[in-house]
Amino acid sequence: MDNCIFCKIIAKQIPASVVYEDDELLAFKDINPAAPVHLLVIPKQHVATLSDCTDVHAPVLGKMLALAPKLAAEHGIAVKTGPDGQRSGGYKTLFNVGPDGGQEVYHLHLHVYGGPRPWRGLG
Ligand code: DGP
Repeated sequence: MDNCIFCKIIAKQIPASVVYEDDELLAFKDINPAAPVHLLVIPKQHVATLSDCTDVHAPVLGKMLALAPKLAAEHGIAVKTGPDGQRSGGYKTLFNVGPDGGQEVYHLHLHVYGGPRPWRGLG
C-alpha cells in the first residue's frame, strides 16, 4: 500500500528497529513506547485492521500470536515460574481495532508490552 507507514518499514523505505523478520512477518520496536519493552508484530501482506480479517487470515494471525512468547523470551519479559511455583514476569498483547479501539495505523499490528511497571496508559 503506497501510503502505509508500516508497508514502508517492510520495504525498508523508512528505518525501524527490527527485532524479527521472516517471509510473512516483521517485528520492530514501537517508536513511542508505552512500556519498557514495546514491540509491534505485523504481517508483510497488507491488511488494514483485524476487523478486515476472515478465516483466510487465521494462519498469519496465529503466527503473529505465536511469535509473541518468542519475542518475550528474547527481550527478558517471559513468564518465569520459581521453584515455589510462583510466576513472575509476563507481558500484554493487544490489537487496537478501529477508531473506538484506538487504532491509529491502519496496517494490522499486534502490540507486545512488558518490563517493569508503570506503563503509560495501559492496565
Ligand atoms: P495503534 O494505536 O494500535 O494504531 O498503534 C500504532 C503504533 O505504531 C503506535 O504505538 C506508534 C507506532 N508507530 C507509528 N508510526 C511508527 C513508525 O514510523 N515507526 C515505529 N517504529 N512505530 C510507529
